[in-house]
Amino acid sequence: MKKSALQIARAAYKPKMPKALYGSVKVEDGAVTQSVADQEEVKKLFPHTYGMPILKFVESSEHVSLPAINVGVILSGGQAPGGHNVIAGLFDGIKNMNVSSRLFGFLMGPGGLVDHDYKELTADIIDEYRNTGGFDIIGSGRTKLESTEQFDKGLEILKKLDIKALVIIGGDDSNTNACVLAEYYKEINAGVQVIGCPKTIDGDLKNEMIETSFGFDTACKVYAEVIGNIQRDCNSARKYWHFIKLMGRSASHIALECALQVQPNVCIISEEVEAKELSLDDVVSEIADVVAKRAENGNNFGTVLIPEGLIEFIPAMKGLIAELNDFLAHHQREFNAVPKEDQLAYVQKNLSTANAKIFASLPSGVARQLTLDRDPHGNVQVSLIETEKLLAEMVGSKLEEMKAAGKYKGKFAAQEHFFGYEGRCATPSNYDSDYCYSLGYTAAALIAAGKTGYMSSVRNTTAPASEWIAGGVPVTMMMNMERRHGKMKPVIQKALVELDGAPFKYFAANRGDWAIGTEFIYPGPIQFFGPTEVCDQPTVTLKLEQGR
Ligand code: FBP
Repeated sequence: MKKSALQIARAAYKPKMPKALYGSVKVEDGAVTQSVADQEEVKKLFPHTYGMPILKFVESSEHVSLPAINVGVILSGGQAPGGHNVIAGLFDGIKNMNVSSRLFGFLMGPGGLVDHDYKELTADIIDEYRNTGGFDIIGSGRTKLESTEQFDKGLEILKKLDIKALVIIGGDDSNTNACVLAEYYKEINAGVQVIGCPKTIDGDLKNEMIETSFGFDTACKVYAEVIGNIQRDCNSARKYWHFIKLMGRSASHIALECALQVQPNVCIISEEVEAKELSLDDVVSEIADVVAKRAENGNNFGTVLIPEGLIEFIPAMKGLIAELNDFLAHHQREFNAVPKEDQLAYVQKNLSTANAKIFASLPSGVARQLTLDRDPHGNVQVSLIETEKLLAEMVGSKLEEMKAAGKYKGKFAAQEHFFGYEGRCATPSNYDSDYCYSLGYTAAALIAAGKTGYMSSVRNTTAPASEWIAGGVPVTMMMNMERRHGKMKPVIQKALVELDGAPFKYFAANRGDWAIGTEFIYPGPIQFFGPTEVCDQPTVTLKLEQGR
């Protein structure tokens, strides 16, 4: 296969790891743990994997020879840069344990385990994928692993391949399911350990022990590069307002990190919109005010960053979406039978008066998007809702009103963008290359230590990699009980943007200046070779969180 010059050069990159992982390691037990909330309920559901201690790997002078082991690996959910390096780190880790160890990848996500679809990952395959973006080495998928039938079906192939440990690389839901699987295999004495790895560009799988999910760093840097390019373009032409939606599901971590990197004129943070109970009109007015103020200085251009989950955080919209979810769940067949041109009127007629009014006020394109197919969890697919168009259109109308009232004299022309898929498979930054390889290598160490129900954890990552701390965190420690599909379920608590956290506070303290002045930063493309201050920086979010 033909390769680019960068691909060839990147293949030779040796990811950096915590110092402790280079030689023999021993495991140090920390304090015993409890779940973040609902301790009694979670404990009852996980009798074998609840309350285990936090683990840390430290250097050891003792050389222990370990038996060969067969390990399985699964990539679950949306792509995130660095997944291939998790697998490479895992491969090198188990080979370092014993050269006869073998790694099997289940194909196209958790479905591969259930359908017995797999391939052995040998050294030549792994070498092709080191430091590359994407999940194409084995593919990924969104099948949920949750029923005992699936677990038993999976166990058949694990037994057949003599696999003693399974590593699941996924987000909060996949790691929750990994823990349910670990508990079940322990319960039935299946002899299979299950280890999780924290993946998602969304950055919403993080807590005290998991500093960040992998892929967030690279994806944000890619988006920040293109937003920076757009800012330079609009500062040059001075004629467009750019409305830029950013992926990230419910959480606004990606939008916030990009804002910290590029200093746009406006960045909406969904969590703040919800906390202040802002209406759609409030959000539109805030943006229109910035446009009008900049116009007074002759600046009829700027950038607005919008998190993709915004719509769900506007209280009135949240209520409308909840009613729509419910209505469509029960009347999908009737809805499908209505001629397309009458579907919106049909939905409107069946909504409560308050929600029907909001529904009717939406541009028809957005109203239609709200009625589209739900995801496997029954929720609106936020990445399909064109919030950037909705806001651009509504800000345009608001400015017309302001003009008529003599409150605005500028010119307004908008361009809309959505960045998401562009960053999910990007070549991982040095940070993600190193972090992911370390996570994979740590997963191997957890397997060697005989652990199950743990998530691989690498901490202190704003320091040089040699000072990073490798270990394991019991997944049950991150859980609480939440209502899903009408039932209370144990799930890993999703991390949203904290309004009293350092990253948001820094943003809030500076956004006024960024709005009116043109204080754009142009981060430029990710650099892989060159000075450390250019190539090895973590996200601004992490640096602020860790006070660096
Ligand atoms: P994960 O939560 O699986 O990591 O997915 C991340 C994500 O990129 C979200 O930001 C986005 O809303 C979603 O996936 C898009 O899903 P799909 O890949 O199915 O289009």
